[in-house]
Amino acid sequence: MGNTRINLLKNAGLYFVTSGELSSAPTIDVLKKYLKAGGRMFQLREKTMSSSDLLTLASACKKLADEHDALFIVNDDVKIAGAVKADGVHLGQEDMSVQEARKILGTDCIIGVSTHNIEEAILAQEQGADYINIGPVYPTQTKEHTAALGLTGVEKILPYVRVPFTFMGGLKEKNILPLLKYKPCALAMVTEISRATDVEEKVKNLLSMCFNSY
Ligand code: 3NM
Repeated sequence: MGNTRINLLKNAGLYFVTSGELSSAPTIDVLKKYLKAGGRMFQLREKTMSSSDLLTLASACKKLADEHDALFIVNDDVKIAGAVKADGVHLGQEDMSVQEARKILGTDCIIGVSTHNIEEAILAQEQGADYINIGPVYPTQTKEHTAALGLTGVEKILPYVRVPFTFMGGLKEKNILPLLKYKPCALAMVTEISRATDVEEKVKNLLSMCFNSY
């Protein structure tokens, strides 16, 4: 993978994961504010959008990412990630395998995987994931039916992790401090950012917490 991409990944700090349906404003508007406030990594995750609308939005995201030197990851959809030349794709446990995605997107592309336990973390790494997400850390309504790990669960997985990792699930400004000591490459959040009354102020606060504790 290119040095720029890997460096952006390792030093991202914060990772905004979009959701139009859980937003107080259209995704593109929230994203513009996120980038203006200094956010440098984001994932397009729009579960209810048609493929053609998603492609249009992904193209707009790519343009914004380039303008801000930000890392742009597409959730699940390897085809769209390739079509808009995104920096990477994020795969869930139900999606295509890392190897298949790698064949399509090539070695230059970042491939991330959602993991929820030790076995999934080990497998994703063996398959060549560039980063893994560990979660849900705290209870969240954004992803239902997956039990929260809590800090005890997180600590059981971490000894097996040897690639950059992110945390996600119920992360809020008020509960992220205990996670920073584990040195994640970024903290991933949907609703704390998408539903913030003042997105720019929220992102600035989160970034200063993430970076000042590193
Ligand atoms: N994936 P919020 S947790 C989409 O652990 C998602 O794999 C998770 O949303 C995982 O920041 C999660 O609003 C939801 O809690 C994150």
